Amino acid sequence: MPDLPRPALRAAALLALALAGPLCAQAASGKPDAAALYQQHCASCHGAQRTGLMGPALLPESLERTRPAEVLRVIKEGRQATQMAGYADRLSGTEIQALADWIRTPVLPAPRWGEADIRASRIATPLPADEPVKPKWDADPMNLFVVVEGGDHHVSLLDGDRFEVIARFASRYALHGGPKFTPDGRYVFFGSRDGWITKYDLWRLAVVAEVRAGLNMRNVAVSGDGRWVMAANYLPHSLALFDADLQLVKTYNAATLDGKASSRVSAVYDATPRNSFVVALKDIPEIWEISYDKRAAPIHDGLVQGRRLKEGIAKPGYLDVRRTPLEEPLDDFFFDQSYRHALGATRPKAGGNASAQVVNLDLRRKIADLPIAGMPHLGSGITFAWNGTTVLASPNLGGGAVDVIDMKTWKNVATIPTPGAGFFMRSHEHTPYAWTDSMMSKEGKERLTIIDKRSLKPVAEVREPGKTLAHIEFTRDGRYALASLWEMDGALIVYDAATFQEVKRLPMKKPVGKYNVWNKITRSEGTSH
Ligand code: DHE
Repeated sequence: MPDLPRPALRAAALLALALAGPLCAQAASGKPDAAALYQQHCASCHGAQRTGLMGPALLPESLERTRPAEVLRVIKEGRQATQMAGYADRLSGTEIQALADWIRTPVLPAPRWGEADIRASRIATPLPADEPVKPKWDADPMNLFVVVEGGDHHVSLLDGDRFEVIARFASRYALHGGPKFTPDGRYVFFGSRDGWITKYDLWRLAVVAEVRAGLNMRNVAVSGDGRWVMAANYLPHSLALFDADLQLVKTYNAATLDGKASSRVSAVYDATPRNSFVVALKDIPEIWEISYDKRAAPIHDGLVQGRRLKEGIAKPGYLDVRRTPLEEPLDDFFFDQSYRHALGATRPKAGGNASAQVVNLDLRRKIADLPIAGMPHLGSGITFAWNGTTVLASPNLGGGAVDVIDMKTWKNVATIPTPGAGFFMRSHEHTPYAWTDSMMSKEGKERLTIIDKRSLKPVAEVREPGKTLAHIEFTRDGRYALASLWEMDGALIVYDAATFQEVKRLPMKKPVGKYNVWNKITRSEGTSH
């Protein structure tokens, strides 16, 4: 990862300044010229086009989730333990405000990131000759946890038996979404909001390769056979397919068949039982499925690259886009365990509610509307057996409740009260309890609610007064539940999953999510995949 010392950065900044020639940071109007200030002070780290260099991208899409006051604070004071210096001693309050406002405006013309850029961005470390046949650390590789610490952009690897950190390393800026494992659990792929994919060797504790798939990325998926990695981008409107060494194979424009409308790609999921990737599009009413099965049936969808197909001619089904038309865009999904059904939610319209529907991926159409009280976060829910059927349960971002839905009838069988809107619910095959957070609500953020999967009733809670508790993942055997104390000086808290008592607390920097190798590669019904 690029890691220039601060003097080198300052020299780079001065060089950029010298090359740019004399800059006037004051516009004729008397207002600070934010564009000139940016080129003078920021471009050497964040890129002349704001697409990021060793510093993160500063595009409206990248800053969507950062509060304006936080942007001002970072420009003034810098960011601790990073190369971002504070500018309060060099820039006036008006200049800082002008810069903060300006970086939220779109870059015109819009920055491009094509196949050549993706290929050129790839960084790979040659494999050593002495490939290990087992991990170089002593712990069960199947009970390993990968913990993403958002506070200082690091990843910790945790022994899931002893609850000890095996290694800690710097990640790309702002990882988001679940890291994805190869089927043998040896390699893990991380996706950053700035578009970087990092392949990491958990056995050798080393980065293998990195590539920038887009300028603003949502997530990555790894195929069930471990051969393919797919990235979903907001910017540009595209998907990028890589082989397992992060060599680009192809990109897909996220556009309608006639090319008239394009879309941000909300997310891509691996549907292992179908040997395909399933793609959620934010702006166009279609679900895409891209098969990585060479025997996939051909695709007949009317047009190929603008040419109308003659009867009997079709695109090959392998690595090509099969479209399921919808009435409205569904921008996120859950799947049932068979991956035959995608359960999608639509964003709430102004003044309206979120709605959800079930799409049968074989019939390629909607088969039911779903009763949900609010928009769930992606990968937030779980499935489990209940009363002779299988149910899906998920918290939602709309209010304090978990919706439980029968997956045979697609009817709501229970609404379980929680202290507030929550992001994640987790369980395990070997525990009768499911745990959920209420991290999006003032009253509920300090509480995790424990629900009995048999009675569908809350039976207990754990609490961290005044703090935020979130995102649970179980050990491989389901005996312990690990939760995040989601604070800058936070912790990973290990609870006994039967007694709900705290067993251990490991200090961590805002641990966002944690991912157990075994639960992920076996696609446990109690967690996301
Ligand atoms: Fe996430 C997963 C989208 C905000 C933490 N989030 C995902 C996934 C998507 C998604 C598409 C599934 C990808 C995967 O795992 O492959 N997230 C979104 C949003 O649209 C939303 C609401 C707004 C946004 O701007 O992105 C959003 N997400 C957040 C947060 O604010 C969270 C709480 C903190 C953060 O760091 O961004 C957050 N999202 C997470 C986590 C996962 C995730 C921890 C993985 C959960 C898992 O267990 O798999």
